[in-house]
Amino acid sequence: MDRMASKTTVTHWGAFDVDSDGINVTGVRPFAKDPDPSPIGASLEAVTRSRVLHPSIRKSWLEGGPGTRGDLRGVDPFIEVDWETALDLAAAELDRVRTDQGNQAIFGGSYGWSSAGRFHHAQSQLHRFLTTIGGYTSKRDTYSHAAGEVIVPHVVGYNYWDLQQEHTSMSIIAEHCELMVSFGGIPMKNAQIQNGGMGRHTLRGWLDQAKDRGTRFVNISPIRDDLMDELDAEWLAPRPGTDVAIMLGMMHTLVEEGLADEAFLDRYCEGWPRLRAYLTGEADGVAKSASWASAIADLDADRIRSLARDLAGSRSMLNIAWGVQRADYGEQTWWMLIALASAIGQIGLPGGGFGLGYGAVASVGNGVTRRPFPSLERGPNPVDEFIPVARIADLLEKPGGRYTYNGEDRTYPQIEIVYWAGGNPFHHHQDLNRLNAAWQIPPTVIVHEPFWTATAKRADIVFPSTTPLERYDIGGSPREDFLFAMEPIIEPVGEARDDYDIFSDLADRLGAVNEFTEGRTSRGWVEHFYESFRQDFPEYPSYEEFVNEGHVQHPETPEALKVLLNDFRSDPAANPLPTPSGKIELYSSTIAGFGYEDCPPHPTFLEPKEWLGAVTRFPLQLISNQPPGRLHSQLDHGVTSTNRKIDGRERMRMHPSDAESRALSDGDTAKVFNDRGACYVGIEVSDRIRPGVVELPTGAWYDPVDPSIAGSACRHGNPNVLTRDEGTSGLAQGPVAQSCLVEVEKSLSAPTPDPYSGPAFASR
Ligand SMILES: Nc1nc2c(c(=O)[nH]1)N[C@H]1C(S)=C(S)[C@@H](COP(=O)(O)OP(=O)(O)OC[C@H]3O[C@@H](n4cnc5c(=O)[nH]c(N)nc54)[C@H](O)[C@@H]3O)O[C@H]1N2
Ligand SMILES: Nc1nc2c(c(=O)[nH]1)N[C@H]1C(S)=C(S)[C@@H](COP(=O)(O)OP(=O)(O)OC[C@H]3O[C@@H](n4cnc5c(=O)[nH]c(N)nc54)[C@H](O)[C@@H]3O)O[C@H]1N2
Ligand SMILES: [Mo]
Repeated sequence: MDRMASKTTVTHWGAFDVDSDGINVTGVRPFAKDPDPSPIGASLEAVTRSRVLHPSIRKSWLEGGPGTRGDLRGVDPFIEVDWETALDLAAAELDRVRTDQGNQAIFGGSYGWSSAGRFHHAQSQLHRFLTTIGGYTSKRDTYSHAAGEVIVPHVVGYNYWDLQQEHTSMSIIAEHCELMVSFGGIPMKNAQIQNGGMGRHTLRGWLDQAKDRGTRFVNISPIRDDLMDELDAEWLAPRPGTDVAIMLGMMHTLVEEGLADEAFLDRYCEGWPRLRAYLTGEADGVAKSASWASAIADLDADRIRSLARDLAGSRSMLNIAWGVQRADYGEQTWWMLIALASAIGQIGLPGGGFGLGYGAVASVGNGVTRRPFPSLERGPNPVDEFIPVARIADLLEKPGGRYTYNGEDRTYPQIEIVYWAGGNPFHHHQDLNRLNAAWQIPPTVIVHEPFWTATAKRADIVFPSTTPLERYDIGGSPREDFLFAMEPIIEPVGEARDDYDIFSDLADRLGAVNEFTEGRTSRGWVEHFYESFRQDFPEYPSYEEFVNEGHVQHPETPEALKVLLNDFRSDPAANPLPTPSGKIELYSSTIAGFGYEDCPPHPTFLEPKEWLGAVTRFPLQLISNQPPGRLHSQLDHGVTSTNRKIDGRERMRMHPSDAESRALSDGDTAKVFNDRGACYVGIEVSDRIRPGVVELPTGAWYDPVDPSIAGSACRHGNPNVLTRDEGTSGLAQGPVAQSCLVEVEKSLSAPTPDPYSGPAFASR
C-alpha cells in the first residue's frame, strides 16, 4: 500500500480521486473530467467506520448449532471467531443442507446493489459460488422496476433492459423536443447514480441545453424537486397513485376533440377498440373524461385537457419515473404511458414518444456506444426455483404457499439457509416488522458485509468483506466512455477479506474450488477481464499502463444517436415488434388469458389500496423515494448523508398546512406511524411538496428502540417500518414500496438514535 497516496476509484455515484494514509481516507476530490460530480463522494471518508472487523457468529447458533433460536436474531450477541472456524462452520452447514434437503433449500437471491467494480460484484460472486456447489433458489426482477419489467414485454415485446438501451438519446431530445411531460419528474438526485459508476454526469447538461433551445417542461409529481428549478417547469401535484386516471383523462380529451392519432393507433397498435370502449365508458358506463380524472387526482380538469391538447400539438415526449410503478397495480402506470404516447402518435419520431425512466439513473438516454465488457460468468443454476424479488417474507413465512407470477402458478420452497452478499434487506424490504418475524424462521442466515448493517446484525454467520477501496478491480458501466482501474487505496479493515476469497475457501471445503476459481486469483481475474476486452479493442493500453493511468477513455466515443422504436415506425411490416401481434399491445390477449383481476388486459385505473382518496385513521400519504445524500443505505454514516439529518434522525418533508395542524415546526422531532409500525424523524416544513403528502427517503439504517419487542419503533427514521409488503398484482408481484398512509405527531421524548455502533458481543 502506498502511504499518503492519491488514486482514482469509481463508485455507483461517480469517479473520485481518493487520498489516503494507507489506513484511512484523508481526502476525496471529484474526477477532473466530471462536469457535474455527486456530493455523495465525500462520504467515502466513512468507509473505515462501523465495520465488521472479525468473522462473527451469533451466540445461540454457535453454541446450539443450526436452527437454535435462543434470543432473536437482532438481539442475541455475537462471538468473534477466527476465519478457519467460521469457514468450517458455514461449509458444514451448506453441505448438510444440500445433502439432506437439496440445494433449493438455499436461498441465494440476495438482492442488492453491492459496490461498483465488475469483478467483485458480491451478488455475482455469490451466484457463481452457489451454482458451483449445486445451485440455489434465486430471485427474478428488481425492486427498481419489477412491475415494469414484467409488463413491458407484453406491450412492446422487448425486455425492459434492452428497451432502455434503445431510449431516445438525450441529445435528440435536447434538439427536437418541444414539450416534455414527466410523471415523477426527472429527479437529478437520482441521476447521480449509475450501476457500475460513470466518469461524467451528463444529464444536467442535456436538460439545460433543451431548456435553452426552448423545450417546455411539465412535472407531474407530489414533489416539486423532481424536476430541477432551472428548467422553470410547470408543477402539477396530483394525489399519488392517480397517474393512470390522469393519463386516461388526457386520452379521453384527445378522442373527444378528434386529436387522437387514429392512423397511428390503427397501423401500429393492437386492441385500440377495446381500450377505447373502456375509455369512453361504452364498456362499463363510466367515461374516463378529464372531469372524471380530476375528481380522482384532485387536479384541475382544464389543466388535464389543455395539457392533452398541447401534447398533441407539439413534438412531445412523455416520461415516467420508475418510482411511479413501485405501487399497487404498478404495471398499469407504464402500460398507460405507452398507450397515451400511442394516441399522440409520435412514437419513433425524434424527440417524441415515450421514456420509461429518464433520470432514474444516469445512463437512460446516454447516447454513448455500448461496449460489451466481460463480467463474471456462471453456469446454469441447476435449481429452477425462484421468487419474484420482493416476495422474500412470504417465502420464509409460507413454505408450500401458492402464488401466481406472469401466468405461472408457483409454490414457495422450504428454505433452510438464507445467504446474502451485497444487499441490505433490512433497509430495502417493505414492512420490516413482518420481515423481522419471518427472518427468525430459517435455521441459518449467512451474510457477507463490510458494515454492521441491520441485516448483518440479524445473521448467524457474518463474514467481514472488503470494500472496493481495499482491492483491485475494473469499474464503469457499459454505457460509459471511461473504464476505471481500481486499486487498493487502504489496507483491509480489521480481518476483512474479499468476497471472492471467502467463496474460494468455502468452495475448497465443498469440493468445488476449481470450478469456482478456474485457477485464478482475484487479481488474475481482473487482468483476465481486461485482456479479453483488449482482444476486441486492441487499441487499448496494456493492463499495466491502464492501472498506472487509473482510467482509460474509450478512443472514439461516437454518439450512437437513438430514436426509440424508429425502425418499427418506418416499416412495421419489416420490423414488427416481438409481441404476439407484432404491434404495440394496448390490449393483451396473453394477459387476458391469465385472468388476473388485479391486472386487467388493457391499461385500467384501479383504486390504490392506500391513497389520499380513502378515508382512514391515517390521513397523510408517505412517499419513500430515493435519498439525495446517499445510495440506498450505503454510507448512511458518511458526511453527505448525516449532514442532512436532523438531530441524527432522517429528515421528513411536510407541507406547511399539515405541519401547522399538527403544531409542528422546522427542526421538530416527530413520530410517524400506522398499523404496521412507527419511526421517529426530524421535520422540515416545505411548500415544495403537495399538501397531504410527506416525504421520507429510504436508507436510514433501521434502528429499533428495543429489538426484542415486536414492532418496536425505529428511532432513526427508516420508512420501511411503515410500508406495505404486498405484490403489485398477480402478474409481476413487484414491490409497492413507494407509498403508504401514515399519521404524524409531535414527539417531545423521542429516544436517541444509535444506528451505527454494531451489535453486542459476548465471549466464548
Ligand atoms: N420504501 C422503499 N423501499 C425501497 C425503495 C423505495 O422506493 N421505497 N426502493 C427499492 C430499490 S429501487 C432498491 S434498488 C433497493 C436497494 O436495496 P439494496 O441494494 O439492498 O441497498 P444498499 O444499501 O445498496 O445495499 C447494499 C449493501 O451491500 C453492501 N456492500 C457494498 N459493497 C459490498 C461488497 O463488496 N461485498 C459485500 N458483501 N457487501 C457489499 C453495502 O454495505 C450495503 O449494505 O431498495 C428498495 N427499497
Ligand atoms: N441519490 C440517489 N439516487 C438514486 C438511488 C439512491 O438510492 N440515491 N437509487 C437508484 C435506484 S436503485 C433506483 S431504482 C432509481 C429509482 O428511481 P425512481 O424510482 O424514479 O426514484 P424515486 O425517487 O423512488 O421516485 C421518483 C419520484 O417519483 C415521485 N412519485 C412517487 N409516487 C408518485 C406517484 O404516484 N405519481 C407521480 N407522478 N410521482 C410519484 C416521487 O416524488 C419521487 O421523488 O434511483 C437511483 N438513483
Ligand atoms: Mo433500485
